[in-house]
Amino acid sequence: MKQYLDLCEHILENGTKKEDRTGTGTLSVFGYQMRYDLTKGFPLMTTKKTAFRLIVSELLWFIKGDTNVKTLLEDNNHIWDEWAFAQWVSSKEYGGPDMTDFGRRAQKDAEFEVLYKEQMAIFQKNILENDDFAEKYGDLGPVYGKQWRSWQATTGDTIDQLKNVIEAIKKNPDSRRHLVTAWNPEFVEDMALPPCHTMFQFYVADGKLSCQLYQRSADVFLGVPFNIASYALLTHLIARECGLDVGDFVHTTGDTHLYLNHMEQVKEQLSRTPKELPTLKVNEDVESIFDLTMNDISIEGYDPHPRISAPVAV
Ligand code: UFP
Repeated sequence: MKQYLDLCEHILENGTKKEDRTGTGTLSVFGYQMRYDLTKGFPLMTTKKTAFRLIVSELLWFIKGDTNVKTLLEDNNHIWDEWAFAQWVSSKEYGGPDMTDFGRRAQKDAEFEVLYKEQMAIFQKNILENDDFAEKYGDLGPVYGKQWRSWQATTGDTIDQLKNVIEAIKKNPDSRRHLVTAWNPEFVEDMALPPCHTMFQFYVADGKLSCQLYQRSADVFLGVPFNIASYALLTHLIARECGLDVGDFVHTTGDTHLYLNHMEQVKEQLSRTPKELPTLKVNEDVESIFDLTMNDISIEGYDPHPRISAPVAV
């Protein structure tokens, strides 16, 4: 994962101080590209422990076309909680203490953090136990799952981009049109978080499947390790589905930033020596990508340096 560490150093050396939507402040560069040869191991961070289980659960959630955090909570996956919670606490039905700007306030104010955690726990319980509540407040809007699997067409029909791209790779591997896009301008305003990974393309050469992602906005410390592993996994799963080997994952990023409150953590990570990459294992008995469950996907030989925690900017 030297490339990832090089990116961190590149931003520390060349980044411009830039304000951002969350008010946290970033060091940012525009336009960057990394390339991971997937035949050389699975690109999961070894310089900090990264929760592969969460990556699998989120990717399968996208693949199934799901957009409700309820499914993720059932997997004990909390990576999207803040976005759903933000919708709930800004709704008319919410009657608890004021949660405006909860992300930053919880980091600065210990008393508020207790209140926030209480409200978040109530929210999570309601999502898990009350189907009506989950339907209303657990849904993140037309985010990835919706765009990948049921893009709304002007005819009234929906388009299954993921299924179509898999079919196209099988039938016409040399095509230059193997694209899936999550950036749907008509619905961007309705999404809890407009897609960060906006578009990806597949490419077949020498019996190998490669994938390039264009990510418009990249939180290099917290988001990017997940994004790399997630798209590497997607590439493996689609290659397997299409009877191909894996090639490269090319990660192209737009606003590529380190949040100012992640600096100590980044430096800690940079002081560590990368270890051997793990290997991906997928249950061979399950044929279709659409039938895979969490238990079918695992990694072997993952021996990372310890986890480094950092606040998420909401
Ligand atoms: N972000 C990522 N990767 C993701 C994801 C979010 O890096 O997969 F969902 C980060 C990028 C940015 C923030 O720091 O979340 C999104 O904010 P904005 O919409 O203002 O770019």
